[in-house]
Amino acid sequence: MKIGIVCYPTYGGSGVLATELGIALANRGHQIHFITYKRPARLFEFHKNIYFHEVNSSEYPLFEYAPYETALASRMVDIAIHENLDLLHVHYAIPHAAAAYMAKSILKKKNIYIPVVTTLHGTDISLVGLDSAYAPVVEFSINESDVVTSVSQSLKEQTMGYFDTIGDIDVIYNFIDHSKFTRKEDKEFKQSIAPNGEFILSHTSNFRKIKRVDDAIRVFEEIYRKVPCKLLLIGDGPERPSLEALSRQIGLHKEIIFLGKQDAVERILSISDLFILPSELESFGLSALEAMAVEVPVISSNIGGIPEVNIHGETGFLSEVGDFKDMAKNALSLLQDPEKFEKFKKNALAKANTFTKEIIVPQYERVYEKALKTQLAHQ
Ligand code: GMT
Repeated sequence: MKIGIVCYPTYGGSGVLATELGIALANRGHQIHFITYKRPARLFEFHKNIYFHEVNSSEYPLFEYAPYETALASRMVDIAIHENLDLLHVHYAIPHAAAAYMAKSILKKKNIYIPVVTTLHGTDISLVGLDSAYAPVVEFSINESDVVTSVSQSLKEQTMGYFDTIGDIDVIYNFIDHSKFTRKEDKEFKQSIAPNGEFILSHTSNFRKIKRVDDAIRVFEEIYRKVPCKLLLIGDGPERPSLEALSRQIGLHKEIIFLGKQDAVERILSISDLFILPSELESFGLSALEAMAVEVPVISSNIGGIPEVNIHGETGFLSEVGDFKDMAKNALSLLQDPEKFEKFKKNALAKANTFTKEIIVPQYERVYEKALKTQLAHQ
């Protein structure tokens, strides 16, 4: 199939997932056309089946905001025609689903019929999508998509609760490339972070308020009082300055290491003992899955789709949002019980093995077949 993939090219989960999906589909013989404003962050290497088309929304003195959505829709039309696309798959509803609807309508006028698959990732529904500035367009463009998928059952239910949806939503979970996310011991690296054999806790996110990274620091503070440990904070975002200030304020700035944005997250996870994800919104928690694949149990909140990934008392623990004391208590119950800890590590890997690209990617292929059939029926 020739598939146009539209996504955010950044380090965010939706862009990572879309990129990994494109690579996996290309490896299965599909021709993939990424359509976005920048090369996706995780698209490193040349692949004979992968093309990248940059969207340029040009500045003009009249525009306070460059009309990206119009430029994106126009690029989709152009690529669909000249690359003979079979299908458009857009990740994150805003504004991609609306731009895809526009492209599809333009193509229809030219007697070209291209189905649109929209994958909902989370904040496009739970945060931004619910904003009345966007909601009517989100609802409309979801309903105009030929197939809609969501990355968890929880997100599906949330979408159906918030919006007047007319069709079904297929749940297709996030996946990772397990050949990359495999635990590889690196004693030298571990020694450089924890020279006295301290436990290493880690957290990855875009450091936005909804990630509650301050809770990760509070959890760490509680644990630090009982066992020697270090905290690695991977990523960057608007909350970073206040988090750095918090680390200094509690006197743990030498133990809390801000690593910034990283490409080889798997290397850092490989020297970690526990992963902390205290989010107040999380449709799935791709970062938790990455940690689990590297045999790192997860201490998390119980929000959104997290309980579909992190199983309480098996692969890690779930707590109420904001209950950092309970999170710390759960973490200590593992760090202070080696036998139990080993069991949780094995369970984390076993659960992560249910979200492989071999299991998940064919589910997207089936959805594409369904979209092509739906589209044919409407012609
Ligand atoms: O977590 C973020 O803020 C980034 C966001 C995105 O849209 O890029 O991630 C969302 O999509 C990921 C991939 O499907 C999910 O694993 C994350 O749980 C989800 N984030 C939220 O729902 C907050």
